[in-house]
Amino acid sequence: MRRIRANAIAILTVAWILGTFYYLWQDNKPQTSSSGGHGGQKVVPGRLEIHRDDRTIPLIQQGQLLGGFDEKAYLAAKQLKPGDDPYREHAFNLQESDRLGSERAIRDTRHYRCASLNYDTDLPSTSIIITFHNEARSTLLRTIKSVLMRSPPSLIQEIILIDDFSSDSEDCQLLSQIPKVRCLRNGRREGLIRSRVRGASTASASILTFLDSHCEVNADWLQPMIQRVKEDHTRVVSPIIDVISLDNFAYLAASADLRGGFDWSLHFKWEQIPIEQKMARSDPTQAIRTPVIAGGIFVMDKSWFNHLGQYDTHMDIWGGENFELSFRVWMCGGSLEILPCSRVGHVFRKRHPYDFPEGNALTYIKNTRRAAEVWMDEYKQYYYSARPSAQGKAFGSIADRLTLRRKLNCKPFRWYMENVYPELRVPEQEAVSSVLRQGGLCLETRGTDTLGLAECRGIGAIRPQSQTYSCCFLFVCFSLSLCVQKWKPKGPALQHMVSGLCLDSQTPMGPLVITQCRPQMASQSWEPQIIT
Ligand code: LR7
Ligand code: MN
Repeated sequence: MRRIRANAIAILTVAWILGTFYYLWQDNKPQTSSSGGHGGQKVVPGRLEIHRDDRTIPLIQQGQLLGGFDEKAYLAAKQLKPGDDPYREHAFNLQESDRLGSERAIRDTRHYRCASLNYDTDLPSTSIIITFHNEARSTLLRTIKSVLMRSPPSLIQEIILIDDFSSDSEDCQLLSQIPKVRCLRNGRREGLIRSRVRGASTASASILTFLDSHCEVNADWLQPMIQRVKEDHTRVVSPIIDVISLDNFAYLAASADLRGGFDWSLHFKWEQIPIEQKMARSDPTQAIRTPVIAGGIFVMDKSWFNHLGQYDTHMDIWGGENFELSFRVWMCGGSLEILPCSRVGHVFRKRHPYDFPEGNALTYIKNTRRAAEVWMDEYKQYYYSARPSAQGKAFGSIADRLTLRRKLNCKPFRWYMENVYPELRVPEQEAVSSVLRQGGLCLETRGTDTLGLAECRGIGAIRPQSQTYSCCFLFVCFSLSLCVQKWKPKGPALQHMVSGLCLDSQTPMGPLVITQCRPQMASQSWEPQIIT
């Protein structure tokens, strides 16, 4: 008996070892890009779709890629000290980033049809512009190396780094030993807007490509964007922005069904492509029109950038410039697109790792006020009602920008509302609205991103907008930009579109959760109540 048991254990052990080896081998096996079906998707709440098939893209091995640059010394000079909080300085896990090294294979997250597209052989080259303030060396270097390794060399004219007065000037300086990399250092902190303008003004290529300093570009990321801009220089294009986890630096595919949107407080959010547009999309490689871009990663013709007035250089540090640019591009004769066949990973963070000399809130208000005052015409009143604290705050003179708008003969904001972003409802139209009710209690926001049940008061309550709820629900809110929580009715229940789970109150007054749908349960039953 004991003998039989021992044999059984031995056989099981061998089988387990073989199984493990097979699994690892499968995992490392290079797979052709055409083999990737999209079956078997695992879905994570929010905007992420993780595809099961592990297509990884090999890095182009290029011997002399870095020239005389001593990568080891560069990275070793700035290491996390034992005991230091790995999140403190950069608001992401520095230890993980350092451990990854400067190059790694990442999964090709594009739709499989993208791999068989062809691009012109005579595409123009581009100047890559990366501005940074105290970026971690490992993320910055990975950004640069991913560009050099995953772009056709002929398309990269140069990489212009603008060091926005980082504490250590060597972060940037040393990198200029890499072929094609140039480094400009600001003599004082300027913020990302003026830094980008400085970079753009010294660019020598006819096309500008902007990147954040903590990105990893994916396979063939550049060709689709340059192609679209070459065909029509008034297009401003951006990739799908994949997510690099701030905790473990996993590279996660973002949904291909999103575009950029905002609410009246000028708060950026990802949102689902309107259903009619989605239905009309027969080709998943087609460009997606977007009302606004996220702001950090885009390609634009240099003459068009200059013609349209670059950026509003009176905006400081961070924020708002993406609205200003987006309104300007649409209203002054251009268009904005997201190209699904171009993918770039970005480390999304929950907080700013750097200081704002004038304070974060005041800076955001100044910048968005400037965008609203110059571009939003009579619609700016909705901005002020959504952000009452903006009233009376200083925003400087906008005379130059108004002159620019007149000179370019740009269309009114009403045109933008009607033709580009009709889904953005003006508050009046929602005057008759409803709140969600369960028993005697109403769904209510607590702070900016949590929900709870409370006595029905009608104020601060969640209002359904055309059956989907776009506010940042619940706890899966990594950052403003990841607030994509869409819901649809399932009987009396409210189902989260991405995860398929339902909103549940568990216990009255307790926190809300999302869990398996059981629409017949009282804790998942919500009824709209009309308020005026
Ligand atoms: O004072 C500063 N000087 C800088 O050079 C502050 C920042 N920066 C640099 C910084 O090092 C980084 O490389 O500017 C870049 C952007 O700053 P982040 O990474 O702190 O910004 P973000 O990723 O949180 O914010 C998004 O919105 C910003 C609004 O001003 C910019 O447009 C960012 O470029 C933009 N990032 C993206 O669009 C990437 C996708 C994220 C989303 C949504
Ligand atoms: Mn960023």
